[in-house]
Amino acid sequence: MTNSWTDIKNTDLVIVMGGNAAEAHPCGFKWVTEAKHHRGAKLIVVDPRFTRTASVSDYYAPIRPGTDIAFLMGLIRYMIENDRVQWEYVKAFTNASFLVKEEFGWSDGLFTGYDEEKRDYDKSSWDYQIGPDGYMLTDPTLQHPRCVWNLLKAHVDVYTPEMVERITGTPQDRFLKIAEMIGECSSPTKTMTSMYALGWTQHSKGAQNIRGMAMLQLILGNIGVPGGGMNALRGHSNIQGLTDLGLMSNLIPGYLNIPTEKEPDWATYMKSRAFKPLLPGQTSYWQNYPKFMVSFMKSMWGEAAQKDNDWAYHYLPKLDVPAYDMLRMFELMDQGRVNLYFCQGFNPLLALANRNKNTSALSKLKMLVVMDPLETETARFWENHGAYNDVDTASIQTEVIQLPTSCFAEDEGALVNSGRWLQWHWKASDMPGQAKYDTWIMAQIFLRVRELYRKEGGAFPDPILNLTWDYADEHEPSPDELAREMNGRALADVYDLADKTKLLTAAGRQVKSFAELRDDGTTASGCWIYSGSYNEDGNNMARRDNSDPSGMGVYSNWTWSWPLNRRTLYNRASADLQGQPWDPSRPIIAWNGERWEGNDIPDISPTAKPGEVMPFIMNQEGVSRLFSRGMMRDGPFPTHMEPFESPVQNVFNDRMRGNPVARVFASDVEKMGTSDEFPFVATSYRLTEHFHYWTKHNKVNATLQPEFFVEISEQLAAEKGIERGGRVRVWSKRGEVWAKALVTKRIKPMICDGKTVHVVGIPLHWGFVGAAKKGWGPNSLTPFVGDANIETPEFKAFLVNIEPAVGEAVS
Ligand SMILES: Nc1nc2c(c(=O)[nH]1)N[C@H]1C(S)=C(S)[C@@H](COP(=O)(O)OP(=O)(O)OC[C@H]3O[C@@H](n4cnc5c(=O)[nH]c(N)nc54)[C@H](O)[C@@H]3O)O[C@H]1N2
Ligand SMILES: Nc1nc2c(c(=O)[nH]1)N[C@H]1C(S)=C(S)[C@@H](COP(=O)(O)OP(=O)(O)OC[C@H]3O[C@@H](n4cnc5c(=O)[nH]c(N)nc54)[C@H](O)[C@@H]3O)O[C@H]1N2
Ligand SMILES: [Mo]
Repeated sequence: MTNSWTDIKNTDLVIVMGGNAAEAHPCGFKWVTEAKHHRGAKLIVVDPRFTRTASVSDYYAPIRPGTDIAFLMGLIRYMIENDRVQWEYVKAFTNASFLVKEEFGWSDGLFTGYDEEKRDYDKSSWDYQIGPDGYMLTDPTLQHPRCVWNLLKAHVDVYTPEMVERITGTPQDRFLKIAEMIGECSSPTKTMTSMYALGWTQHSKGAQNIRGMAMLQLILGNIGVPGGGMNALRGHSNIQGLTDLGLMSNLIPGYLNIPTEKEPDWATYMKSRAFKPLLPGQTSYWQNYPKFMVSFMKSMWGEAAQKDNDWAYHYLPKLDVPAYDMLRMFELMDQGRVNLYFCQGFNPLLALANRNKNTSALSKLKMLVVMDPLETETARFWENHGAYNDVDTASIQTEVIQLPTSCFAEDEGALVNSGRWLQWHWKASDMPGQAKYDTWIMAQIFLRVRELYRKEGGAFPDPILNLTWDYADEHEPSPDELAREMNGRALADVYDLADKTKLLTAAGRQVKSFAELRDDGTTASGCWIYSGSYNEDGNNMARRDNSDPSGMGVYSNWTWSWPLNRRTLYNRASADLQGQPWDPSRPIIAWNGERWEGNDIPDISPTAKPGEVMPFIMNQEGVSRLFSRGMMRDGPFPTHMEPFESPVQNVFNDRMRGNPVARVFASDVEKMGTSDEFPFVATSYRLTEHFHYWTKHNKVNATLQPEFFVEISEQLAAEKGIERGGRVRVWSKRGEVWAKALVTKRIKPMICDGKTVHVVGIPLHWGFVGAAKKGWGPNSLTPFVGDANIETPEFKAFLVNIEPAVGEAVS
């Protein structure tokens, strides 16, 4: 989230599109209710199904799964056409006026630089025109045909309300009503908040869905302001913490990057980071990258990381591919190229796309280790459960080892919520039986591996032998010690950078914040964005003061949020060029003539004069990007792309299947179905009564939602002769499932490009382990293809067929 849960109460308009907050985030959803109560806020829901969120909305529109970009570009076109633009914001705080290279353009739904063979873009034309002074050329009047604003205008021109209806199936009158409601938020005193989750991410162009809404929010002047923002509603209780701490194959904690093969040494690695500002006088915050990176290396390897060995840069693995995401790992497993898979707190047999492929992949391992408090389907993938898990057990040689762990309620530590708040929690109960803390298990493995390296040597023992491991009990690092390590400490006395005689923090003490981190080896910090969470003031994550003097839901002394306890990111943009809040009735920070002050920690230097330093200091140009400048792999503007499996052709290019640069492997393209064989669009989702695959162990949840079902419209049921509550067979190119049919008015057929499109809804909670009845969920059917930028599988739009189950395989 750019903002926080509690900030949602400050909004005038909530749009839930690409999520179902009332059911998947029922506790957080109360802030929508607060906004309705406090400000008379309205709620818009755009979802293929009429959800429980839709049932309390002011306005609802259906949409065909996988077509949100067309809807969003249509909204941007409407705002431009009808002058619903926060002009002052757009001109000052976005790159609207920047000139783009002459070579850049697009046709047939593709941008310049596409290489069909490589399935990739050469992005060199997706950039600004740079003048002789090294800064980009701009036209503040927005007249120049090559300025971002005019290119954007031309790009969205095709997304007329007619085109939006043709692609998305959303009736024009509904689209226009929503556009009108959103358009009101272009006023500086009205804001909209975007709440989204998997309805947007789980597509082969998921990241572009989100960019589409971010661009709309910038045009309305809604980023950085109270009640505004892009608010990703995160999944597991600590999934925000997972990305913060770099548990992605291509990340180092704090959103630093694992080096690639093309960066063999420190100097090369740093060359493409720590960018110089692209505007005179601008702050480009990533110039501090070396401080964060060196502090990380010192935290990992202490004395072994020195300036003259490039801070032990050679210890870091170098990526030979963009990422070892789950799709790639299971593809490699299936190719027989992985021997051991360590599966911690994850049930991929049910959670990942194309279960048949995953069963085959797991069968090729030599060993599978599962660390989990519960029995999972993944740990039992080799067991035959009839049609529910139809495997030939005797042929599977994988050795499976289960290590029982504690679960969150038996453990202490911080969970990071969607609003970036690190909330400390304490254990509620002891763990049963032979269960152990995850940290204890990890420590045993590390200590034993180190022992082996000590005894036997090996190809490259140094990163293991030299790893910092200075916990009081080496067998059990405590949550407290780990949290202190993330915050970081001074290894030598740390002095002020300007006044070299002023001692900031003495050697051995916790650093106050990342402002004290240094690139000369005098500081260590495991995760720079968490610096400040546990300093000499103590454990700030454990704070429980719920006072809110401004009444704006800031709660600055409740736990701690990254960065620097700031609650709203980009909050400098909540004030105009003179530093005064766009909406004086909803101030969060303001310039008082000498410094910034207010209810939140400003996100620029407190003394940076308004008009001199632009608000988006994480971009080297200081402003936000309507044109994304080479960051995205699939285009600097979002463009409509059909899902890989679609009932209609791409209106812009009928040769093109799916996102042209999506993560897809050759063997999986063969496993894609077409609409003549599989005429119906399926989408998958969760239910309030279950949490994925583990609440089915609990009798109460299992009783509330006992049985796997699929949802279809009354029209599709009539067409196929399916009875309410009857059993159906649903199949895709990759597998089949049997389910009970829930025939509902909540799903209705749509007309797209002149064709009737039926949606089949498939909830995901059933398997063959636990107290609930056995079932499948959607992943026996889903395609093995992922987003171009972030590799999330396309779980939300694929093709199936359905029929009444006669002679069904299971009872
Ligand atoms: N009770 C409960 N709560 C949970 C979870 C749980 O299992 N149970 N899981 C947690 C996790 S890990 C996560 S990630 C979050 C997920 O939170 P959400 O993303 O809100 O949950 P989903 O139910 O997967 O999908 C949301 C909605 O997206 C819609 N949708 C599908 N395709 C499209 C599309 O193309 N466009 C649009 N606009 N909408 C579409 C679906 O109909 C569905 O209503 O929930 C978390 N909360
Ligand atoms: N078709 C389709 N597929 C989907 C989705 C979808 O919408 N549609 N959603 C996707 C999403 S967003 C998600 S997040 C995944 C969810 O997929 P998973 O993350 O695999 O689902 P969970 O059942 O939440 O699995 C978490 C496991 O962690 C264990 N656990 C709990 N606490 C601890 C602990 O402290 N330590 C350890 N070691 N284990 C612990 C639980 O017992 C459980 O078995 O599914 C994905 N798959
Ligand atoms: Mo999730």
